[in-house]
Amino acid sequence: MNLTDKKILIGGAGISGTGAARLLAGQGLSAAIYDSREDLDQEAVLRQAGSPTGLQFELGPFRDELADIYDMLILSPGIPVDSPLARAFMDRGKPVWGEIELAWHFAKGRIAAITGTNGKTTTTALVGKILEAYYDSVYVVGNIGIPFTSVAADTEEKSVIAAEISSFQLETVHDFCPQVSAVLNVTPDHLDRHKTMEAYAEAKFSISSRQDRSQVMILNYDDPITRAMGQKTTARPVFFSRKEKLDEGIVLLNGCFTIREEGRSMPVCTTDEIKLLGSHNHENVLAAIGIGYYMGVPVPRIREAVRNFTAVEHRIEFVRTVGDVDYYNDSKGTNPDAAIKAVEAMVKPTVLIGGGYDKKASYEDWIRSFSGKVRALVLVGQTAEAIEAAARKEGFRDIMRADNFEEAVQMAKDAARPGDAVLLSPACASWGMFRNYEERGRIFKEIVNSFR
Ligand code: UMA
Repeated sequence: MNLTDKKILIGGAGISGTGAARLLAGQGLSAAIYDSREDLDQEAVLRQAGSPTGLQFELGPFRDELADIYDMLILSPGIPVDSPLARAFMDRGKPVWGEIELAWHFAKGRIAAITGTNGKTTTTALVGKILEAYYDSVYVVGNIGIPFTSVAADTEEKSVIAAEISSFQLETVHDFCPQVSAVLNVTPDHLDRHKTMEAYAEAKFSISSRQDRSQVMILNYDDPITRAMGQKTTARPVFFSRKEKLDEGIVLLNGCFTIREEGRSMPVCTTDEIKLLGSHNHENVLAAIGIGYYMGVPVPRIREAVRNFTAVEHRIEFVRTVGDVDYYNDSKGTNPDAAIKAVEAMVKPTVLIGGGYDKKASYEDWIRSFSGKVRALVLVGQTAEAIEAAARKEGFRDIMRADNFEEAVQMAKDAARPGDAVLLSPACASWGMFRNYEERGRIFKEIVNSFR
C-alpha cells in the first residue's frame, strides 16, 4: 500500500507513537497524533518525534469524526484494538497498522521476530548479541523499549534486526514477515485485554502468519500451546526443548546446548559456561541459539556471544548485598508465570515484594511456588487485596501490606535476616504506580542503593 497522499492519524503519543511520527516525517509524509490526555506536553512530544514540521495534535476524548477525516490509523500497542478509536477506523474499512507493520513497510534487511509470554526481552537481547558477533549492521528493537519505527529508515539490505514483539503489537500486523520467528511460551497474561487464552495464543501465532517454508518458526516443544503451533505454521517449524532429547532442533544433551540438524549434532556450550541465573534461562538460551543459527550465524560466533551474555536489566538482576542480604530486581516479572521463574531462581530464603496493576491474573500458582522458600510477602498496589486473599487460601500467612512502594522496600529490608534475599518480582504490571516496569526497577535500585 502506498502511503503518499494518505491522511494518517497516529494513536498514542508515547514512544511508539512518536517513533511513528518521526519515521513518517522522514519519508515526507504528514501525520497527526491523537492522545486521550488533554494536558499532553506537546513540546515534549514534538521533541521526541524529532521536531517534524506540521505535526498536528488531536487531544481529549475520542470523536468518531476523526475516523472520517483520516484515511488510516497507526495504533500504539497500549491502545486496544477494540477501543472506540480503533473500532471507528475498522468499521469504515480503513487500515489500522501498528508500529511493527509501519516499520516493516519501510525497513530493509532480515528480521528475527521474538514473542512469548516470558523470556522475550532476555532472548531478544541475547539474539542481538549473537547477531552482533557476526554481522555489522544489527538493530535490536520493539517491545524491548526501542520502537522499530525509530530505526526502520536507517536499515540497509545487509541489516539484521532482532525484534521483541508483544501480543499487543501482533494484533496490528498484516504483511509483516520475519525470516525467523519465535514463540517462546504462552501462559496466562494480559487476559484483561485479550479476554481468552485462545485469543491471546492466536495473537502470538500471528508472528508467523506470512511466513513460508523457506523461513523458520522456532517453537518451545515443552509448552503444549507452542508445540501445537508447529502443526499449524506455514513456516518450517524448528523446536527447542529443555526436557526432551529431540533428534532435530535445539536441545540440552548432558548439560550442553546442542543444535541437531539432519543427523548432525553441533555442541554450542554448557550450562555451566553461561552467566544467566535460573533454569528458565536455559530455554531462552536454547531459543536464541536456534534463532541465531537460522539467521546464519556460525556456531563458534554463537558460542562466544552466549558465553559472554549477562542478565538483562530488571530481569532477576542482582543489585547489591547489604547486611548480608542479597537484593534482586525483577521488576520485569509482570505476570505470575514470570514471577514464578524468579522465585525458582532464588537459592536463599526470600522476602518477596509483589503487587501492582490488575491484569485479572490468578495468583494461586505463584503462591504455591513459594514452597517454603519465600519467608514473607510484602504487598503493594491495586492487586494487594486479591493476592492476599489468594495467599491466605493457599495457607500462606506471612503477609505485610505497604501503602506505597518505598514503604514496601523498607518493610522487606526490616523483615529480611542475614543470609536472606530480598526479591522485587511483583507478578503484576507497574501501570498506575509507575510509568513502566523500568521506572519501578530503577526506583527499587535507587532505594536499595541508598541503604547503609
Ligand atoms: N493512550 C491513549 N488512549 C488509550 C491508551 C493510551 O491515548 O486508551 C496514550 C497514552 O496517553 C500515552 C500513549 O497512548 O500517551 C502510550 O502508548 P503506549 O501505552 O502504547 O506506550 P508506548 O510508550 O508507546 O510504549 C509501547 C509499549 N507499551 C505497551 O505495550 C503498553 C512498550 O512496551 C514498547 O516498549 C514501546 O511501545 C515500543 O515498542 C512496554 C510494555 O509494557 C514495555 N509492554 C507490555 C509487556 O511487555 O508486558 C506488552
